[in-house]
Amino acid sequence: DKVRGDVLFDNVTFKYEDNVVLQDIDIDAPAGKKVAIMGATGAGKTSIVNLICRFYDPQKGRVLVDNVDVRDWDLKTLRRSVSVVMQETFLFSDTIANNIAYGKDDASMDEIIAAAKAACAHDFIMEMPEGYDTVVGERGVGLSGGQKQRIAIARALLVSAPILILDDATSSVDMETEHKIQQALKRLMAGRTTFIIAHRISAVKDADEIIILENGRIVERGTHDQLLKLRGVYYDIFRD
Ligand code: M5T
Ligand code: MG
Repeated sequence: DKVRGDVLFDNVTFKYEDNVVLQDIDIDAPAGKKVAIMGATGAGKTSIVNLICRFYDPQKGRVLVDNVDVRDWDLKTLRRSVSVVMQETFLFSDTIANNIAYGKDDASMDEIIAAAKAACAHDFIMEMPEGYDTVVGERGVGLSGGQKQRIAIARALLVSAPILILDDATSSVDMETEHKIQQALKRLMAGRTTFIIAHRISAVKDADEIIILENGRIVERGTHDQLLKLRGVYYDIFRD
């Protein structure tokens, strides 16, 4: 009864009230596949994430995990099977250590530090007044967008869910840090079904399938090489 991590979107249409956000979406991501999603702001990328996590349900079609409609999943088991680095990182008013260990309360300090190092967060944490015991979030020290993202990545590195979603996970860090984190993310992705939402070609080009969304519809899909040959939207992003 272990979750394998097969994800399937079967002709999914999703609306917020009258606003059609996703239309006739088919995605086949058997366990271990890496799917990248690109598209302009408002194209519907985060909405795909929201449907996998069941923050929302589609009006038409089905989202399946391991061949079972996510509506029939026990919500706790489903959410435990999906590790998400959200676009907007949420930090609790708690210590940095506890923020990283959220999702794995029995993590040791060694594991927390290893995860922080891999996410390029260790150095700035050590510069904080109380290191890993520094309280952050609403009632604590404020962190920059890029620092928050690195905490969120460290958090994801600690849990080992079969499905991993990275929604703009490195958008606020500089190129050099992104390059360093990429190594850790690659290790994290190994063996997991992964959805990578990103704007930079460097983050998506190794994916098994790259999907281009436009106004809630898939307009292009394929590997990096296939999409370059197509000379369409992806090619234009590549050239810029
Ligand atoms: C897709 C609309 C949004 C956009 C479309 C969260 C939310 C979104 N929308 C609503 O009408 N109500 C809502 O509560 O849905 O939005 P998305 O999936 O968030 O797009 P994205 O992730 O591709 O965009 P971005 O900016 O993260 O690159 O029309 O107005
Ligand atoms: Mg989004």
